[in-house]
Amino acid sequence: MAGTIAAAINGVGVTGVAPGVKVAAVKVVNDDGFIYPEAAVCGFIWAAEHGMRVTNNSYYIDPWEFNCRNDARQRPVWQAVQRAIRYSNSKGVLNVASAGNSNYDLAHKFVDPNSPNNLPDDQEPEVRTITGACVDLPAEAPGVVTVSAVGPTGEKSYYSSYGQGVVDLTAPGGDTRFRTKGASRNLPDGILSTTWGLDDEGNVINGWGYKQGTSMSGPHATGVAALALSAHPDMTPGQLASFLERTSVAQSCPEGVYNPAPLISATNPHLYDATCSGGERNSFYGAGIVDAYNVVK
Ligand SMILES: [Ca+2]
Ligand SMILES: [Ca+2]
Repeated sequence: MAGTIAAAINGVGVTGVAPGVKVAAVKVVNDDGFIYPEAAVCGFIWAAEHGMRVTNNSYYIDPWEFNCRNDARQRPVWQAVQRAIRYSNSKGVLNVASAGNSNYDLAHKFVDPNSPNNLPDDQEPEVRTITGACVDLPAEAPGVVTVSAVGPTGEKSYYSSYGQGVVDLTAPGGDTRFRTKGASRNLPDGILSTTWGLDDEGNVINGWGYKQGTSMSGPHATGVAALALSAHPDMTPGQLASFLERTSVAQSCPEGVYNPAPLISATNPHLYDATCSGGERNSFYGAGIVDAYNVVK
């Protein structure tokens, strides 16, 4: 993510969207890989207190993929996150969040099969029936720029969640299954950036690699936001969010039911079906694909 936002132009590896900007990693994840509400809230506040102008949030807050505002235990999460984001907006920070990789229509939610996700290994979560009172955080918090993903053809990546009134913008997140209709993976249709792996002895090796996800599209939008601020430093977070939408390239809905990768599942060829709604601004792409050149010209 950091590589996509800001990898240097230095003749080595990749170049980020905004190679001249400064980045900092704000650690909100614990050693088990969870991002709990307290850490996420502290992250937003820390970024605001330290003069950050844009944050990139490629995660949802654990352990509930959807926090239900009508649940006494989950409602405080919604309230605290919303308050932290409002505070960070007041300090001049724009927060960008990934829409998620579950091909959910976030505007019409019915089930959450994955929460809570911190149960012991021998326990599975119950499939919960949920309503619009349940929200993906921070993606659905007010004031957050929410980003879906498109593949190399500019069409929605098969995994990308979407939702009218939820997705504000879209950006390249890769789609390794789209052009083969799910028959095989084409890695270069993912996003090439800085990453790490393990060698045969289990040592961490740094380098470059392909990944796909709204975790890859969010940083493209974050990078474009950073470029926009470099060209127009006085914009408030609200002005910056509308500027990103105004300068994006509108992408219209595909007609009918969209089935990007029919062969991806042998048992369910309609696993990734999705239906786009809306007009110029729609559930798949929000206002459109972010455009780096349009924000600096
Ligand atoms: Ca480089
Ligand atoms: Ca939003």
